[in-house]
Amino acid sequence: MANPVERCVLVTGFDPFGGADVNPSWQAVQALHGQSILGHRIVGAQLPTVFVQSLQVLRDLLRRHRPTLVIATGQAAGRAAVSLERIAINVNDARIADNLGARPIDTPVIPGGPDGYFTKLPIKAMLKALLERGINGEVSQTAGTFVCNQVFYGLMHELASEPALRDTRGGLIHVPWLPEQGQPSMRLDELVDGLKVCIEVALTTERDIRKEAGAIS
Ligand code: PCA
Repeated sequence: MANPVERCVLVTGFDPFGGADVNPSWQAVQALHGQSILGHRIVGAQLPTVFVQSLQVLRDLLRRHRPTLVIATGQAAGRAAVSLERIAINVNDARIADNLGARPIDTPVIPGGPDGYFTKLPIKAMLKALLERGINGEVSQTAGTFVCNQVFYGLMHELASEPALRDTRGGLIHVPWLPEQGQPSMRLDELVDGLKVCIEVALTTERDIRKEAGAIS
């Protein structure tokens, strides 16, 4: 059990999937692991791109570290920006097989769970900060129906139902390819900076700016 006095931020990335040999989410998480941001130790961890095991590994990490903030990250091919996911939905519908060959179609992430969970991250404040730093950012209205959405939904379900995690904030950020994977892409250093900005904002913003005048979309 981690010392609860030591505050930490859990940041997860996925292993490569779909025949690729790199996953930018994991590259970025490795770069962040061990850093300290606003008095919080960053714990970086890898989740397998596997439907069943990814949630088991995530639950173990939550129990072990009791983070104050959790940012799950994953690769989203075709996106050009740090993509702040708004909502997780209670469905798995895999277009391709996961890394153990599973391809669930139209199954719930959590049987009997709510249809969706909104992120607990202040995504509009994060977007504003990213754009002010000149880093390409966007709010995304769908995290898909593959392993990332499943982990996002499972994370939000844990945060909603586990009393020890009541004050923990969390959500999912999708990231573009690295330049060597093709286009659109984002450089690793820019991606790492972007995630740092997101962590800083999440640690310092109590209420998101989404309902205030001048909110950007
Ligand atoms: N992206 C996939 C799963 C693992 C990853 O990095 C997704 O968007 O579901």
